[in-house]
Amino acid sequence: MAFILNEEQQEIIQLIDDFFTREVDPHLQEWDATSEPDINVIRKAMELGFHKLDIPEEHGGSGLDLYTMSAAIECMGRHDIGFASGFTTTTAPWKIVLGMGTDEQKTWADRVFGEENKIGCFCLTEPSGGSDASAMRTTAVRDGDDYIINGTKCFITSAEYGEIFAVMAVTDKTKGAKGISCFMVDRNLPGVQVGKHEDKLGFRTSYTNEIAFQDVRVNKKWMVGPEGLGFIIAMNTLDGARLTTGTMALGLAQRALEESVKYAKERVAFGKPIIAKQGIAFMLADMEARVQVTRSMIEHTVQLIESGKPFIKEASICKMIASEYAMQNAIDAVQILGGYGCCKEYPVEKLLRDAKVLCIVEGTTQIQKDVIARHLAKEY
Ligand code: COS
Repeated sequence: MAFILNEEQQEIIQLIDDFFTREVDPHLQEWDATSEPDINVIRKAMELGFHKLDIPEEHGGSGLDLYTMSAAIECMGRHDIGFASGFTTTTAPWKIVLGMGTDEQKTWADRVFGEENKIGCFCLTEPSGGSDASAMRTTAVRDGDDYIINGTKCFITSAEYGEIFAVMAVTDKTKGAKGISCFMVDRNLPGVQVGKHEDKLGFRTSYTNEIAFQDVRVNKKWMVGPEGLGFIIAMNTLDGARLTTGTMALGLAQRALEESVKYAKERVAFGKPIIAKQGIAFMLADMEARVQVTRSMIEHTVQLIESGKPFIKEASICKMIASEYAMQNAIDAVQILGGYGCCKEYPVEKLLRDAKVLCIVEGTTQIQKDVIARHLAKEY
């Protein structure tokens, strides 16, 4: 079972699939080994508009509905999670402005992100803590018409070549989560320093960097939303990102399944293809069930969003089950491929490394459980 798509939707997915097959897949081994994806391929995909598929048409995007978008993200995740995350995160600042910005900010965002294809980054996490996001230490202190930003953000996707950073910073230390605000910060401002990119376990086909802000002066017109709304803005961003990450994880789980079935049908042991062995067949059945359960949960969450219903708990469930099931499918794929599963010539050992990272990014599995449990406490 895949997403059920009409002809027009299928054509969109086919376009994405063709691009990844042609421009991304042949380079994956190299990018994974060096941890240096080619920025030119990322730019090429942005020229085709892949980063703005779900941006409304009146703001210069393709205006894809969330259902088609989910199929598109699954397709990208099936090819490569790391490269896909380069697109799915790059419009976070744009979406923040479209959600909470002034008309002037929206016109600016449509131009820089939509026409000039500038790469945006979402800057929340800090070295002193990722899960406890409201305990951040980066500050933005008012000075006349400006704010002076000081602090360090880390694990920032695409910061290597990022051009506009959506930075969450504390504007009032006495107010906790309500004392955090959101700023659009240009990379070229004096005091912005992007550090070296991390040499990671998985997601090696995306860049992840630290960014230091030292006395960075930002005019108040670059604050998005009222002062103190930054944490809610960040959480709203994560709500959407958790569904997206879950959908990319679905793509990975599907890929692990496909590679396993293909191998199990070809590989002969004890006189039969190993798919005929119950030990392998049952693993494959479990893998398929994980994929289908995840896709159904994503479809349900999409329906909630499209009908304007609350979806925070469901987005966390999507992220939690999709990443954990992707991890289990990747473990099973390595087991089924055996010795070959451990070799870099075959794709599944990379899936395993990528899947582990999926269980951590955009809120760990434990954070998702925390979010789900907090909702349960209110619901019953
Ligand atoms: N969506 C919208 N608003 C949210 C929200 C969400 N998912 N979660 C919390 N909020 C709101 C709350 O409703 C509260 O506002 P009100 O007081 O007006 O109701 C405010 O934000 C503060 O919430 P809370 O007190 O629950 O904040 P906590 O500091 O306890 O933290 C968690 C809540 C754990 C959910 C948050 O810190 C979190 O998500 N951490 C993980 C961060 C993460 O995923 N990082 C990944 C890297 S980013 S790429």
